[in-house]
Amino acid sequence: MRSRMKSLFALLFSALSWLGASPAAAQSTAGEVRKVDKAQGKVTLQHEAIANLKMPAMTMAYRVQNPAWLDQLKEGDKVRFDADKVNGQYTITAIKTAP
Ligand SMILES: [Cu+2]
Repeated sequence: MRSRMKSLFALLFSALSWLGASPAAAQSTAGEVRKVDKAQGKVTLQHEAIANLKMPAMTMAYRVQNPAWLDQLKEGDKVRFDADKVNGQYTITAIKTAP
C-alpha cells in the first residue's frame, strides 16, 4: 500500500514536471529566414502570429539570444522558433530549422 502511494506520487510529480518543461521546449512559431546579420547579432524573419507577444504575422528583425545560432541559419531557411521580450528587445530564445 505504502509503495503504491509512493509510485503514485512519483507518477504525479513526473507528469507535473513534464507539463512545466514542455512550453519552453516547444518551438511554437513558424517562420522563414529573410536575412542574417551577424554583425548586429540579428536575424530577419517572416513569421506567423506570435501568441505570447500578441504580435500578428509580419517580417521583422530579431536579436538572437545566442549569436552562434546565426551560423546555422541562411536566407530562405524554414524555421520554428520561440521569441520573447528580453531587456525591452524582441529576442529569439530558441530556434531550429524545420523540414
Ligand atoms: Cu514580429
